[in-house]
Amino acid sequence: MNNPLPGVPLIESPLFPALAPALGLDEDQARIAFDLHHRGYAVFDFPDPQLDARIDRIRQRLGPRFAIDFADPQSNKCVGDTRIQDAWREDADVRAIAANPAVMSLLSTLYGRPAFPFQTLNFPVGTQQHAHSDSVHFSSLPERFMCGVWLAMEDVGADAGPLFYYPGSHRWPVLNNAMIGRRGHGSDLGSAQDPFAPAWAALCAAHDARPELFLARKGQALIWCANLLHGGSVQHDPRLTRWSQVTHYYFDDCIYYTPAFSDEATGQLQLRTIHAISDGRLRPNLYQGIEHRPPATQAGPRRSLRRLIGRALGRNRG
Ligand SMILES: O=C(O)CCC(=O)C(=O)O
Ligand SMILES: [Fe+2]
Repeated sequence: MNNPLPGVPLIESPLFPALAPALGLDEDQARIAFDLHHRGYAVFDFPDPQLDARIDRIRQRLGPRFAIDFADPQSNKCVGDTRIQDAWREDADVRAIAANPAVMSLLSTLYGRPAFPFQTLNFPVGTQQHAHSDSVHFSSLPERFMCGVWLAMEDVGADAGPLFYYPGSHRWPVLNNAMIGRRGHGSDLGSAQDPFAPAWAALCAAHDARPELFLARKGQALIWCANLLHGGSVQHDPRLTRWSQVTHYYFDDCIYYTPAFSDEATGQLQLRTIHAISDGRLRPNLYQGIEHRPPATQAGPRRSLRRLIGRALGRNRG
């Protein structure tokens, strides 16, 4: 079947059941694909024979960067800043997990466009984050070409603040500023998620949605779809660690931007400058294969300067 909706990720497409047979998925890949399609998340064993050694090295190298006394089993581990963003820049193991070839290849097949990792987050404890969808932080045009892969770097019990998510919430509307009645471009926010929280809570109530916990085994990973509502549950025992790595992925041939600070209707997008972790190369903002540049308001001064120079040189252009 020819896909008449190439601007919708395959696993998010209403046509997915008809398109799936042509993808040549093995049994486990098919399970992952159908879980993503129906539930918005999928659990799998992270495909890296060196994973345990990588996890040991990452914990050793990143540990001293936190204000946590890891040596004392009774110490409070939930102190200070408990996340490191983009450790892949200096840590080859964080980078290897983010750029795992089997994960990139599977995501590329399931979305119908080449996938690439663009951001990593490493946590030694639970994040205790409220329910949110990552799509207010980083989204794409066309939408939904983004996903997260959460990797358990140790066993996670119920008291360690496990990841939680609302199955099926990926099918709810992708919230943007227009929908919640605010202007985003040029706005100032402590947290990009805050203005959206009441709407997410109302959607959960309207759907009578119940969160599920991911009580992960070390080495298990969970893919979440761009719009799946998720967060970190309360860490009941602050003496525990909960080492994890989150890698966020985008897909080729999209515009990459931050919806919380954008107004799509007026074309005012806070564009992102995205480099792929896998090859370090810039992924320009593309729309239907053509580079998207910020519109005239931002290009204005440069253009008028060009016009002035043109006039001074006696050229009568633009
Ligand atoms: O690990 C968690 O508790 C949630 C992390 C998260 O929401 C994210 O990285 O997008
Ligand atoms: Fe998140």
